[in-house]
Amino acid sequence: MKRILIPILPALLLLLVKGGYSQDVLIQNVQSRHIQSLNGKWNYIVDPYEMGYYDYRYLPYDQNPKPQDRAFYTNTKPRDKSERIEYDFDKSPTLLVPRDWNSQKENLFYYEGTIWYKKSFDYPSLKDGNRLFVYFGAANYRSDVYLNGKKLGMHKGGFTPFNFEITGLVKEKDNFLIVKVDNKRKAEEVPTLNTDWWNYGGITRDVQLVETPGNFIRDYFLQLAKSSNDRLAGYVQLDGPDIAGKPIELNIPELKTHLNLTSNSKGYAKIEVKVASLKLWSTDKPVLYNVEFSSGTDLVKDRIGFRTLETKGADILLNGKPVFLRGISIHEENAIRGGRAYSREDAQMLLNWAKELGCNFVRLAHYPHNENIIRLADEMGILVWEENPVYWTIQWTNPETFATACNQLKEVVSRDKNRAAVIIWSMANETPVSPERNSFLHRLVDTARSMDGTRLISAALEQHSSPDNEMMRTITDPFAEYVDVVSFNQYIGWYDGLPDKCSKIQWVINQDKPVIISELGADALGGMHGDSLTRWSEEYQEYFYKENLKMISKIPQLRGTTPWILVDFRSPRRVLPGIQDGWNRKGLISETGNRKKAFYILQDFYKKISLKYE
Ligand code: GCB
Repeated sequence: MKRILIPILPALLLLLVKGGYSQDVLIQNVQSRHIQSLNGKWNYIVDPYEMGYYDYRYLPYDQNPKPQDRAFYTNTKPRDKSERIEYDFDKSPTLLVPRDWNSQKENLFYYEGTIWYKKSFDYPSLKDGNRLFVYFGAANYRSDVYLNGKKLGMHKGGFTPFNFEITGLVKEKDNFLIVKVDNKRKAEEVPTLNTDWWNYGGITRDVQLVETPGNFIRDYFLQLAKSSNDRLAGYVQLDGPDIAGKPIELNIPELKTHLNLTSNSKGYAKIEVKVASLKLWSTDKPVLYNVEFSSGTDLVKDRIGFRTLETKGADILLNGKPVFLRGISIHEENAIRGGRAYSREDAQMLLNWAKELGCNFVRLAHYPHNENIIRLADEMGILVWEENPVYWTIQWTNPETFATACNQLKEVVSRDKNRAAVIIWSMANETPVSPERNSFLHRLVDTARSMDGTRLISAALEQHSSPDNEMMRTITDPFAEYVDVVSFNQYIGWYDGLPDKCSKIQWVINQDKPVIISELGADALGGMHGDSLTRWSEEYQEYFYKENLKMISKIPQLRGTTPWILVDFRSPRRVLPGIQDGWNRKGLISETGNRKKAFYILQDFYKKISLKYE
């Protein structure tokens, strides 16, 4: 008999701490654990009326203590001729996991609602005393997860991982894992109703079973201490019934670093260690060290880079040297195949294009992207901006909305805090200034800083004209005082006049902080040609880039830019026939992979900048 090893009281406390979110604390670095993949074909049932979830009085079956055969998560089969069961997963078609549903089935292209997924599996080999978890890389947006008819919990947020312990529930044979995934947009959610991207639904990232010892290393954090280039700092967190006063070892063989720690009564151990001859991670030489954490029978291996990062006036200093962030914004989409990007190959394609453009930086907009692209950026030496999906106008005064936004932020920080490539946590994009919004964002910043004091905080803000001079542009948003890097989006020459307007604009930015222009861009249909004032032509976009790059170069504090955007991406807001056809056309690369003329303008600009910053 396998027992649930998490004692009930701590589990309940955990529930309270997480404000009603029932998923367990995230497991760090799942890839290096003992895993069994649940990727592949899953049976699915489309359920727009959610009749597998609610009874005819619209009460959720999973809140009714009596057995509910009609609830889809019970996976019930008729036991005799008198029984009428109106669903059957095993006769239902299949979808691939990981992948969104919209790009897999023509009739699900525009679907927003509930789809039930089912995967059957055996797990004959769970060692006595070991624990088992099910880990989801992401599912958009709300997931209700059930194993063998029992609810494991619910998770909200389409772009961050979550896991549940299944130690006491899993059987050796014939387990069925059922997930109700609902991607309906809602005013109170994060993101909210209105976005300029496709609301891809489904289990979009890997699903894995993760086996650990009874007491195991749940989490760890290891980076250079702030402003130090030879002192590593962080922590290890154990989990299990017997985690107090336990020995923990940290090994970095190439640095000849071997540290013996002891956990405190909560299973936590602080790390602080001086290292000699550290090779710093940089964009030219992205050195990653083999790092091993062990405790009892658990051993977790990672590859971690170490670099310093700070700002000084308007400069961003990477390993003490000023850097210019030659960036590009990216959506998590593989336009060529269609659908959400999820794999290492997808990440490779996107980052190769960014490299070809001359980038040392990417803005992963407008939500946390999959772990593959973060890990690949770490290997390729590409700096990363990660973003919380607080976009446009969400419900600033709704405590549930804040809890959801904050939870997503915590999950991405938790997942990626060991990646040297990640340098900026971005709180939000183009949010309207108000006292409620300011307080909402301040609380997010405080959360991010309390979890990770080593990275820079920013948000894509908006710029405004000065009241008496339309051509004078400033950043008046009070949130600019709260961030480390002042970033803002601007579309002078596209939404705001024609490209020649750029030469008339005067930037008056009063903050003595680094400035990143987090968006600039114009639409061009790949292959459409005209003169430089023909809207939607490659020539217009080319002209726009020339004028914009000249204009932003005059901003004294400019230390980076992430133009909008690397590749055309799908957006239901973009309906112009023959031009947009459901695509935002601001890509420098078309949806078929062709570089547009403006690609080469930005490439040239970055070549010149990199010479200046050598
Ligand atoms: C913006 C938004 C971005 C849009 C872009 C556009 O300011 O931040 O999500 O896609 O403009 O193309 O209008």
